[in-house]
Amino acid sequence: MTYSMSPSVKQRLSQPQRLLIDGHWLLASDGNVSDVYNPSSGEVIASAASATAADTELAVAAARRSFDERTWTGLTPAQRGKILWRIGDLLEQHGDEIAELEMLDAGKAFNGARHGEIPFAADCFRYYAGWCTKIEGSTKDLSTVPNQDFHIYTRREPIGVAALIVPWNGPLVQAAWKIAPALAAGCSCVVKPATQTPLSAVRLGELMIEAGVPAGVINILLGRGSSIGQLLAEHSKVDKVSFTGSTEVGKRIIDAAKGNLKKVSLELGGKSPVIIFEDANLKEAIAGAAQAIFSHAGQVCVAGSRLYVHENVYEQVVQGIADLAKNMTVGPATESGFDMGPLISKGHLNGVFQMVKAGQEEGARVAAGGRMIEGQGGYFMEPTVLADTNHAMSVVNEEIFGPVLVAMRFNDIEEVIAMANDSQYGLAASIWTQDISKAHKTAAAIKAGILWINCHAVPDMAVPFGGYKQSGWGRENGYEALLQYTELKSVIVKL
Ligand code: TAP
Repeated sequence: MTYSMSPSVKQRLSQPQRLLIDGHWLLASDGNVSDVYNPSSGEVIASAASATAADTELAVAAARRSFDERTWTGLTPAQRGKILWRIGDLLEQHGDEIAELEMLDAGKAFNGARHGEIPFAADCFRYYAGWCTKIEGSTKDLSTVPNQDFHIYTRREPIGVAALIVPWNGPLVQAAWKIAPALAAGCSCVVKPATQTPLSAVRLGELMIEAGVPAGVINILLGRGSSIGQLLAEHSKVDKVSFTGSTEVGKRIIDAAKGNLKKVSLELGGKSPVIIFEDANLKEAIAGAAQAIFSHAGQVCVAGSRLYVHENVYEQVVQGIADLAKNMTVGPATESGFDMGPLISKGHLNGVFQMVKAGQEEGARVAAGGRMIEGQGGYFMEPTVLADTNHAMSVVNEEIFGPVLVAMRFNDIEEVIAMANDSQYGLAASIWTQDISKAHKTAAAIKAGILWINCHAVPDMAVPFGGYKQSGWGRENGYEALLQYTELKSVIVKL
């Protein structure tokens, strides 16, 4: 069915997307805007204000003032919890519109966004709404002092002003994963969405204000990461930066944060292994492995992009995934019925294609796909399976962030553990077997922040998520994420 824009979205996109600073929706102070593209068609669909350094100063000052004046922390935890819960309700209420926005600039299928991203983001706010009233310290005893006449306790306090830098591949959910725990902890926030995908963040900002988040507590800066993102990471009045994106930019954030030693959490790249043992339910494993790499065209940080299959079932599994890949339909996210949508930009599509070419030159065999799909206007790549790869190849070592699977064979558990761990990354992995001991032994030995057994990429707000090695610092989701927006204070009282 051909897509026709809803009147509310048409109206919204007829104006430049604005910055939210201290409760006001503003154009950039120099009037600059950048184009927003629909990756399904390659067309410009909107423009967005491109914040300047002066705008960044205003946003940080607003967040700082609101924090120092206790605009948000002066509310009771129960009041803050109700506001967060209301944001979740409003997200559901406006789910059709936000799913349409997510489809338009991020290339998400409407149904996937409406029934996946929207409830997931809403649940994130509801999950952290519950934590607002449960942030507590503890009491202690001095460990070496006899005849104690002391009262000792710890307090969890909000860290202060948090800069939240979000990538393009999950614009709404990644923003929610940062904003909800930061607000629950009592922080004031400056959010910087990716330049390519500002639409859902602006709508979320409106809903947060409608739900009752006070002016200054939530600020949204649209614009280039290399300028305003960098300024936020450097800023002496920002206490914490939480970043999701590439490992390369993550390292720049660490450098930038050095000035005031602000706290840093990083969710970075991945090259996650999918390990299929001989005794796995192969039908499920084949479907699961295909889903793990081709979902959102592989533009998922936990995409299962390295496949390791026991040599006795290697040909069968690779053939099975290749057959699924060949049967997948690829087309605009704005039309229903396609199995896979576009890559985010022409530049990214070219990059993915060049990686595949390099893999072939290095000796990989193309079992499925391998080509760009031209003639539709948007940025499409065939679901691709590269077989007979090895760890000397760039396609095995580097994150491609596209629908490209590299397949390798193994003989035994020790070998596959060594291969899976032979990566600079350590974000996620999945293990497919019916042998419970083998599953847990392998899970314990893999250096990754999240392991799935007989499934892949099952997310949940309660489950901490993040990377070992160069996949990041810290965790998102769960109580653990909340703690990263707090400082811990110990108080020792001589009675
Ligand atoms: P990046 O280029 O790293 O951009 C991420 C965000 O950082 C964007 O908002 C970007 O702004 C901003 N940024 C760019 N340069 C910056 C700088 N010098 N200082 C501060 N901010 C800066 O990544 P991407 O291409 O958007 O996303 C793809 C990568 O993110 C992949 O490697 C993927 O694995 C990773 N990722 C990881 C996860 C998790 S949870 N681990 C989740 C999603 C994505 P602009 O848009 O203006 O450039």
